[in-house]
Amino acid sequence: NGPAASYEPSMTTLGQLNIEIPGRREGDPVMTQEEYNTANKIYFERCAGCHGVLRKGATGKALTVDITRENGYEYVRDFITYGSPAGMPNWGTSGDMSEAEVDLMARYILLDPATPPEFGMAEMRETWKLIVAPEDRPSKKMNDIDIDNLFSVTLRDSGQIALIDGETYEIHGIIDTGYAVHISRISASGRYLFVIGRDALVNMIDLWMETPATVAQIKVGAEARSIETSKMKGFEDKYAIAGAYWPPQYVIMDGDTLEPLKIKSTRGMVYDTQEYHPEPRVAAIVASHYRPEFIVNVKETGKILLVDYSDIKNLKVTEIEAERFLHDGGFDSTKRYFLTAANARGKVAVIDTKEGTLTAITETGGQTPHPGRGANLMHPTFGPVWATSHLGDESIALIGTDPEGHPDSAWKVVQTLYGLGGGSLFVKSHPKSENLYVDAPLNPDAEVSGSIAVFKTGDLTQEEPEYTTLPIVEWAGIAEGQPRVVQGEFNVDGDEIWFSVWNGKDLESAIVVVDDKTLELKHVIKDPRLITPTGKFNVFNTRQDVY
Ligand code: DHE
Repeated sequence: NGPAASYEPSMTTLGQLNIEIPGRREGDPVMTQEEYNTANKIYFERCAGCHGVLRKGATGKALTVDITRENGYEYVRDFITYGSPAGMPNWGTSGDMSEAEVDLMARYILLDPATPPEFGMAEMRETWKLIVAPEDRPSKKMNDIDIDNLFSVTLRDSGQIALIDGETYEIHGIIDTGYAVHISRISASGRYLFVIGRDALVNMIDLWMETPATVAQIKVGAEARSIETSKMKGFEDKYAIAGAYWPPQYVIMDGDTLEPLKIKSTRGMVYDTQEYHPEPRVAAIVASHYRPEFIVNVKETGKILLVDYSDIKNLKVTEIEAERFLHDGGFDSTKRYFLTAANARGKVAVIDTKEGTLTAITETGGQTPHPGRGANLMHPTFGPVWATSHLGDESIALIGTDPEGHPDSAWKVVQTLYGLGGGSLFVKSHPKSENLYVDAPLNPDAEVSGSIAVFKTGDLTQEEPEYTTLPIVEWAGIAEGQPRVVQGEFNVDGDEIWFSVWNGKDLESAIVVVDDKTLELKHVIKDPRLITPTGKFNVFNTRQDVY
């Protein structure tokens, strides 16, 4: 019952599954199986992220047939074509979908949703590949790479990551990973890099090998976004955990081999209404620094699970009632408190990871908070604060995180800043930096989506602090397309910050390096292999939760 000898993971993304049309009802639009397969592919690749596989709604509205049929074909078609200011993309007028595709999707959405198959232990074991067994791996580091200052860079549309040197900007290697690869996380020792694709394929890469390469692989479902490893003293590199969107579940794996050990479904009741939800997806997962626990955000039920990995045979899970719809988040500067966005409710939930309790739920005052990991700053008036920007507007909320030193402002929005515009995804700072960097990659205006706003902490005493605009796309010297500037990440010394210039798949992209002290351009990394770079994960900062 060991790992499968051969498996072709790229064959089974949700969009590629051949699911039969569910039972017809009178008045259903006519659709051939071929059209239905195409529509499923489009839906799972473009729509399910916001609306859910079963269309129960989360960041996007519910699209169950009681609603879509009430609205009717023409309404749905126009909505898909033109989008809405609330965040629905204008798939038709943007040219992302042809008129025929919009018509197909409008008809498809009037049909009952498809239910993809489950993915349990048997399926996982079938996909599990131990490429290099632990005993066959090097016993010491075999390369001269400065691992702490290595960046794992997501190459989204080529399904790869690039390993880039933080000192020399040299690309040490490009490694094949999952479909539309999403994030990287690092084991507690810093040796193993874990990467997860949207197709739920996990790659475990050994950074000690002469040429870092994948040593184990597994698929944990059909659709996933999150991966993390055990960080607690005594459990370093022992376990990995991956969270899936479909099926809604998480799996704890052996940290050396990715052997799946325990799968837990997240299906169950919504925290407040206590109604059953068939698809509560696993969003961000972080590893506690205070207890042997993974902190698992369950989006649709609004629950934060503290999964105790000290005895996984007798698994203890603490279920904290928080808020819907949990998405992403990170620690405060002490790493004791975990702040996570309940984005569709405009709130941030705060968990005390030392006590294992809910500390606060804070309204951010903006529309759809999207912090990434957030950013920790030393505010001249309010002491330590944590920042989040918003998808739906240009505001940035600073939340007090110092209940001992600044009890009056703890877990409250102490200041609101105004950045370049809506469509922001990530903010970033560093303990050694006095800057807060804010992106706006999803803003429709090319000048805005191609720039970064920088606030100086020293200016936060002003009522409405002004920001400096960094013209990152201009610095990259890329004229073609509408590249979006996304997700800043610091190097290990905290003296420079990298931004991705994320262009179309067939166009030139780049990574722009900015000097944190002078805010001047330091370097542009360009290479034909850098296809659609998005997330960047510095080994040290990711491992130690420095942001
Ligand atoms: Fe992400 C983090 C989900 C689209 C880049 N993204 C996360 C996390 C979740 C998530 C749950 C937190 C993981 C964790 O911490 O364990 N992302 C989703 C989606 O559901 C969504 C909205 C739509 C989808 O269909 O996937 C989505 N994400 C995107 C993108 O389009 C981005 C901008 C580009 C890309 O590469 O796909 C993108 N997401 C990122 C990045 C992080 C991330 C770079 C990690 C940020 C960090 O600093 O740790």
